[in-house]
Amino acid sequence: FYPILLFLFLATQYSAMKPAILLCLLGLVCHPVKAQIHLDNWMFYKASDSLSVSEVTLPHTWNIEDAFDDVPGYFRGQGVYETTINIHELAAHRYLHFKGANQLTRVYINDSLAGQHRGGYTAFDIPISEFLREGKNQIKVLVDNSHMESIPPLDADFTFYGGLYRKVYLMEENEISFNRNYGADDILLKASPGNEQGGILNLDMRIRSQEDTEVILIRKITDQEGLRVDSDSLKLPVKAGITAKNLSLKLPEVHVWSPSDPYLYNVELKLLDKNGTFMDRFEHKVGFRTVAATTEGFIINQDTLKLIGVNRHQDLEGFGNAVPVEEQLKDLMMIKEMGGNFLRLAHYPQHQEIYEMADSLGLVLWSEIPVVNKVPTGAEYRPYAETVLQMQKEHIAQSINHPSLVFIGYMNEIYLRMVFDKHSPEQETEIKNKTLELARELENLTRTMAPDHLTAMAIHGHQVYNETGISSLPMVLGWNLYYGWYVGAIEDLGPFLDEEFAKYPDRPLILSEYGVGSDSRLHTEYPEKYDFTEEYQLKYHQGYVEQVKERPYVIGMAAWNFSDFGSEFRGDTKPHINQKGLVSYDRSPKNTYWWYKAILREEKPLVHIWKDLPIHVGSTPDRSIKVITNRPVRLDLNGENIGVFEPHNGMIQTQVTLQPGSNKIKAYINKIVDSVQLYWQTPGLNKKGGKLELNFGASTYFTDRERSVWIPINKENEFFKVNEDVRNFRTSSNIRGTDEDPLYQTAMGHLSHLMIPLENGTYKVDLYLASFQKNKSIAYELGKEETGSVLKATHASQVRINNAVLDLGNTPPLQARRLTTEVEVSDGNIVISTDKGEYFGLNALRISRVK
Ligand code: GCB
Repeated sequence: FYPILLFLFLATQYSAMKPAILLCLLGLVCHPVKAQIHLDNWMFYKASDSLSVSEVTLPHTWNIEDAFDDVPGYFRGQGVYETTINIHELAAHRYLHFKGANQLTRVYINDSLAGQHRGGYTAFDIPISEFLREGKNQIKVLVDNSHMESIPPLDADFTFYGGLYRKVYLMEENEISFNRNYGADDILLKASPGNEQGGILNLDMRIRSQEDTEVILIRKITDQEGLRVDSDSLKLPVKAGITAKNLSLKLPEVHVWSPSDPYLYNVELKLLDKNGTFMDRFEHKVGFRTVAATTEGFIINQDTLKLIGVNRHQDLEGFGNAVPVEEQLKDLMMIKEMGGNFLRLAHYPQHQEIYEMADSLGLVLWSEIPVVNKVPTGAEYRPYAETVLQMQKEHIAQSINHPSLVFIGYMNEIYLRMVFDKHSPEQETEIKNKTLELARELENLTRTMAPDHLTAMAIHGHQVYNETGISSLPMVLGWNLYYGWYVGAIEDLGPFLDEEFAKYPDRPLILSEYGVGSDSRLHTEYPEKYDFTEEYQLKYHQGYVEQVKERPYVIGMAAWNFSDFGSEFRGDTKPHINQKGLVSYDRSPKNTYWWYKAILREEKPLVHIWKDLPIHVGSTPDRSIKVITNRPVRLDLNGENIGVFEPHNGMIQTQVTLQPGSNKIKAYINKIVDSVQLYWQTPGLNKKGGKLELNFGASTYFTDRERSVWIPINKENEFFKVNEDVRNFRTSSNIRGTDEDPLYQTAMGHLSHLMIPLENGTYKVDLYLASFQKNKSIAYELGKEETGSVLKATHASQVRINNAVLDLGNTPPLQARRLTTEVEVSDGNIVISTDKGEYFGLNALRISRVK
C-alpha cells in the first residue's frame, strides 16, 4: 500500500527531479529507457457537447457503442481530453509522447497550441517545455476523426474509431540524449549475420547535446541467455546540436533469427556525460538475418520458406480500437500457435509491442501505412501526399529495428474506388497519374530509409495496376484475391496467378489477402458461395492453400483476416463487422482456425470435432460428422468404438447414426480427446413444449441465442404446403432491432396461403417479419452478383391464422418485427392466409405447442 501511495504522490507531483532518480524512487526501473510518466487519467467530452464530461482512462475511444448500433454511421468529429500536471522546476527537454491517436491531434498546453499531428496509426512526440510554467499546467488534447482529405485512409473497409486509443506519456530528456526523430529514438541498428568469421552489428545514431563536449557511450550486447557477447565504453566528441555517429561491432559467429528459431540479442546503449553521469539509455532486441524474395520463393538466411499466415486489424469486441496491449499480444500468440509464420499488419502500423512480440515469437511481418482505396487529385493531392510521406517516415523510423519486419508496404488496392466510382476519362487519367506519382515517391522513400527491407504493395484483382505500371514498382507484389467470394470460383485462383506469372516472370508474388465471411451460427451440408457458413469458409481456405502450395513463385499467403473486425457500413449476417476472420470478433476460434493448425503444425497431434449445430433436427438419425486432425483418430459414439479413421488434408468425415435424444461423440488420438454432445430432435410438435422453427428462404441452418436450431425452408419441404407462386428473397443489409439477422435476412414472399398439418391442440405462433430494399453494392463486391432483391412491404394488411387475425401493420423496411398469437387447432392444420389472395412475406416462423 505504502509504495502505491508514494507512487501516486510522485506521479502527481511530477517535478524536474532527475528522471532516472525519479523512476528509481518509484521502484520501477533503475536504468530507465527514458524518464516517463503515463498520463492515463483524463476528463473527456465531445467538442460539440462540453457539458457531458466524463472521466476516462487510456486507451480510450468514443466509438465503442455507436459503431455497432442500428443507426447508420458513427460519431466522426472532435473529442477533447484534459488533464493537469504539476511542474516543480522548469527544464529544457520535456515532450509528450503519443503512441497513437486517431486521427488529427492538436495539443494545447495552458491554452497555447504546442503542436499537432496528422494520422491515426503512428506514434509522435510534441515538445512542450516552452509552454510549461512552474506549478499546475493544463494539457488539452483535441482529437478529430472527421473525414479529412489530407489524412489517409480516405476510404476503407474498417471503422475509424476516434480517440486517444493508445497511451500517452510525459517524457523528459537530460541535456545530452539520443536524438528523437519521427516519434522514435534516432538510432538505426543493422544486424548482418556475415559468415563463419562472425556477424556485424552496425549502430547508426544521432546524439543531441546542448554544447560541444565529450560523451561516454557504453555498449553492451547480450545473447538470449543473457550472456555478454560484447561490451565496451567509448569516448566520443559531440558538437552542440546533433552529432551523427556510425559505429560497427564485429561479433563472433552469430545465432541467426528465423521464424522457427527467433533468436534475439539484446543491445543496450548508455550515454553518460564526460563526468560519468547518466544521461540516456536505449535498449532494443536485434536478430541477425538476411531476406530475399525470388520467384523460387522467399529466402530467409539460406532457407526457402513458404510464408503462411494472416492479416490483422487491431480492434476487439467491446473495446473498439482501444484495446489493452496485453489483449492484443494474445492475437500473436494465437497466430503462432496456429502455425502461422507470417503476419500482415493491415492496413496500418500497429502498436510497438506487436512488433516486439513478432520478434520474439518468430513471425515475419508486413507492415504498411493506410493509403487505401484512393488518392485525391487536384488541390487536395499535395497536402495528402505530404501527410502520407511523413507517415511513412514515422512508420519506418518506429519499426525498422525489428528483425521481424521484412515487408514495408505503402498502398492497398489503391485503384479500387476509381474502378468502382464513375469518372470522366480525363478524371481517370488524373487519378492514375497522381496515384502513380505518389507511389513512386513512397517507393523511393521506403528504399532510401529501409534499404535492407522489401518494399510491397497490395492490389485488387484488376488489370489497371499493370496498365499504369504501378504494380512494377514494389519489390514484392501482393494480390488481394477473392475468387470464390466476390468473383468467380475457388479454383480460378491458380490459373489467374499462373497467367500473371507468365506475363511477369521476374515478379515474386504474394497472396496478401484471401478470405470469405463466416458466421459460427450458420451451417450447412452443401456449402456455397456467399452463404456465410463455416463449411464454405473451410472449403475456400482448403482450396486456396492447395493452389498456393503448388506454386513456388507465390512466396506466401496471408488470410483475410485473423479475426472478424469492425467495419461500420457492412451488413452481412453480423452487421458492422467484417466476418472473414479465422476467429470471431471476440477471438473464439472458428473451425477453420483449427484446420490451419492441424495442417501447419504437423508435429503436434491435434483432434478437434467440427463444431456446428448443437441439435440434429431431422427426421432421420443419420448425420455426417467431421473431425479436424493430423493423425488417425478413433471415434466413439455413445461409448462405442465406431472405428479408426485416416485424415485426408486435415479432415475426417464419416456418417453416424444417432439415437433419439442425447448423443456423445468422442474423438481420440491416444490420450488427446475432443468430444461433443449432439441432441437428435425429430422436428415435431406432438407434445407440450415441442417446437418447429423455420427460417424461410434460407439455405443454411441457424443456431439462435437459446441454442435452438432453425431449419432452412424453401418452397419444396416436408412441413407445409404453400401457394404455387411464392418466391424467395434475400438481403445482406442490417436488420434493425435484432442481432439475429439471419432469421430476417431471407424470406418467402408472394405468400397467400400456407398450411401446416399438426395434431389438434393449442399452439403459440411467432411470425418473424422484415421487408427489404434493394441492396446497395459496396466497392469490394466488384464482380458479385446481386443478392439483394426487393421484398415489397407486405401487400396484405392482415393475415388470418385459424381462429386468430393478426394485423400486419406498417413498419419501415429492414426493421425486425415479431407478431405473436395463440391458436387452436381442431381440424389437423394451421392455415395462414390472406383475404382475396393478397400477398404477404414471411421471414421466419416458430410454432410451439402450448397444450
Ligand atoms: C480487401 C481489402 C480489405 C477488405 C477486404 C474485404 O480487398 O483490402 O480491407 O476488408 O477486401 O473483406 O472485402
